[in-house]
Amino acid sequence: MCETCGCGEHDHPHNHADDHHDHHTQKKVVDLNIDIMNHNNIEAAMNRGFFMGRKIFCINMVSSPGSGKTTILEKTIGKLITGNIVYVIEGDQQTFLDSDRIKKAGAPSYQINTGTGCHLDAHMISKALKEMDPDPQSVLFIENVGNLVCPAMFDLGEDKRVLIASVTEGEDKPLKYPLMFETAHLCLLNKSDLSPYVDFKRDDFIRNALSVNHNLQIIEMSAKTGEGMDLWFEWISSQTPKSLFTFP
Ligand SMILES: Nc1nc2c(ncn2[C@@H]2O[C@H](COP(=O)(O)OP(=O)(O)OP(=O)(O)O)[C@@H](O)[C@H]2O)c(=O)[nH]1
Ligand SMILES: [Mg+2]
Repeated sequence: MCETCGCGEHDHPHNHADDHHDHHTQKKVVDLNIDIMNHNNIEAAMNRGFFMGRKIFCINMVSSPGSGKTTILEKTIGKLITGNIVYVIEGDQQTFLDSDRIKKAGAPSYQINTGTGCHLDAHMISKALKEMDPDPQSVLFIENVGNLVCPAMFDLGEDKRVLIASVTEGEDKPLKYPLMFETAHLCLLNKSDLSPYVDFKRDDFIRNALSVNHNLQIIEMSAKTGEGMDLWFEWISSQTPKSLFTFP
């Protein structure tokens, strides 16, 4: 059982300083976390090589459940689809709902169901890549399982990690879940259309986010109204060879 989030997974890094003995049973407990994370990191490096070889730009989308990952992807595919090949790998515990939404929006989508698992790992992505066989010079979005804890610890081989936060989640989240904010390149602060209705302290959120990651870029946006979406598209363009993107 994962001690981090109680998800039933066995392969999280835990913070035991050393191996230790259970004094009641006299059994020696060996901490295997380092080896397990090394294994993930090796597979992540292999994924990265795959992306480099095919000139695929890969973005790992992470957030708490319901922040708007799939909605943002639906709107993004709508903009990209004319000039670009876009693929999406969807990660959820159960259902094909998000994958179906992505297909409806016009992009090939591969659904991974993690069951009791709370994150995607590099091996799952490697298997999905073999199935999808994405074309060279395409863009691959990975929508991670909605969870602000465990996905932060698993490198998938992505080029960039994008964290979606929303104004309904509170300004304290960067301080309470710092690893997620530390490991992200960009934060999309979504649902700005709801700002008048919630007591979200925007300036405090930005200060908190920058206090854990002073390099973090933040774009305020609403996937519903479209506010700020152009800045998100510009960010994607700025990260990738110009020839890959032709935003209308
Ligand atoms: N008002 C408002 N609602 C939004 C916005 N973006 C998404 N939503 C709504 O928020 C809910 C969750 O959106 P999803 O896109 O499914 O969120 P998700 O992050 O993909 O959720 P999981 O995959 O379950 O983690 C849906 O009802 C969306 O319509 C936004 O900018 N404004
Ligand atoms: Mg989703």
